[in-house]
Amino acid sequence: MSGNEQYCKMWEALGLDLEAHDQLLSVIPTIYQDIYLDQENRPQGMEYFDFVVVEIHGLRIKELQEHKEKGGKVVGAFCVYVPEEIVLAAGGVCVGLCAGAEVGMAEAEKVLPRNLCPLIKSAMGFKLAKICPYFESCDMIVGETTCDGKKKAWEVLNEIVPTYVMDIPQKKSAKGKELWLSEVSQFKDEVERMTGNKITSDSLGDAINLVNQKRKALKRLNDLRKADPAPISGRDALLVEQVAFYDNIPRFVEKVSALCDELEERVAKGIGITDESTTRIMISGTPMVIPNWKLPFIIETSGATVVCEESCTGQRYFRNLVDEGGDTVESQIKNLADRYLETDCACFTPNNERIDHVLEYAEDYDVDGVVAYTLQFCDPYAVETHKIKNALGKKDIPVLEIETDYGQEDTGQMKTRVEAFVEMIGNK
Ligand code: BJ8
Repeated sequence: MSGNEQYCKMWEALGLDLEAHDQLLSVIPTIYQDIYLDQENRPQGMEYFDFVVVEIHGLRIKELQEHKEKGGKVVGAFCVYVPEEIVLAAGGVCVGLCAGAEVGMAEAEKVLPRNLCPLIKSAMGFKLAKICPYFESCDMIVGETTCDGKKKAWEVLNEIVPTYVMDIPQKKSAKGKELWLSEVSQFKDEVERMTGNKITSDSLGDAINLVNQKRKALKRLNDLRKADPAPISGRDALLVEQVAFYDNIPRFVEKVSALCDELEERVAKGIGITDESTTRIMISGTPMVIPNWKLPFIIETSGATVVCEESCTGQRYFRNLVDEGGDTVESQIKNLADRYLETDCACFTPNNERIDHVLEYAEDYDVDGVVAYTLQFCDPYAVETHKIKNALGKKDIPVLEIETDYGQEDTGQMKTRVEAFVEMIGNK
């Protein structure tokens, strides 16, 4: 019996459309081979993450079902503003539901406009086409009022499945902070109600510590990418950052730490994924969720290495830790609210911290150029690119703007532009 056959019963019980789901799973091995497995000189520690991808709808989903059988709940979220520590503290598991594939778009476009961000359409399409076992495992779905596309999409999603929406302020003013603190507190009440478990300062303290460990492991991995030559490809680092949204946290921390031990040895010996002369690129902008690996693959097959992701599937997710000093639930909620509000999403105005961070990473990671990446129809990031470009221009750091979707039609054109950009940097 093949691996997928083993899981068929589970997928059926979750109500997946098995035929459509098979189609989704059938495309991954080919692209994964080309993008990931064909890389030379990969760290051995990536084997675990390859295994996670093979088992992406298998083993992890089985673990979630076992957790549910024991009375645990699963919460799905679409944004790094949703505090997963609260879910964990109530005995739940939090999973990311953003989707990065074209499959399901046709279903999504029956209820959403075509001219909408592919991340939103893909997530909705996965639900409507019944192809996402993570979505179907959720006891609670959490949306948020970040961009307009998302906040209006939750109204549509709510017609299909109850969707709890966190109100994210637009400004980090005193009023905005007050609103956000009350939102985090209300979210805690809702999670307690849904799980039937009271959150205590001990359970919340443990959850804060656990998620901090995850962020620290990711930070360690990324610090190692500052070395020249970089010890790991951008594709591989991105994959680890993507898996962070699904995996069992203690296991993830262990595997990332083992990978980092290996990378530390590589750095000490001067071993890189490419040689020292390779152009170092930072990708800055909208998130890239599995299996959206298009841009890093193009960059890394055009003579450059991606050394940093200024994105929610990157620095924005792990940069800040939650203060572990709180000893009452109230003070811990405040610490959580403070930490989460430091996230510099382009949905905020003003969002100057993001410009500062981009400049900081450009220096720390010694980048030769920045690819400003925007998913199509994402106004907040598209508009903010103007400021990013100006700030980098003042430091004489070249920027290439790429706006794309999840399709492959523009791959050739993107490759030509990226190659010209890398060549231009080389001639500087
Ligand atoms: S904190 S970046 S995860 S909102 S790309 S859906 S913004 S139109 S994903 Fe995001 Fe939270 Fe912000 Fe991060 Fe809208 Fe733009 Fe689409 Fe986006």
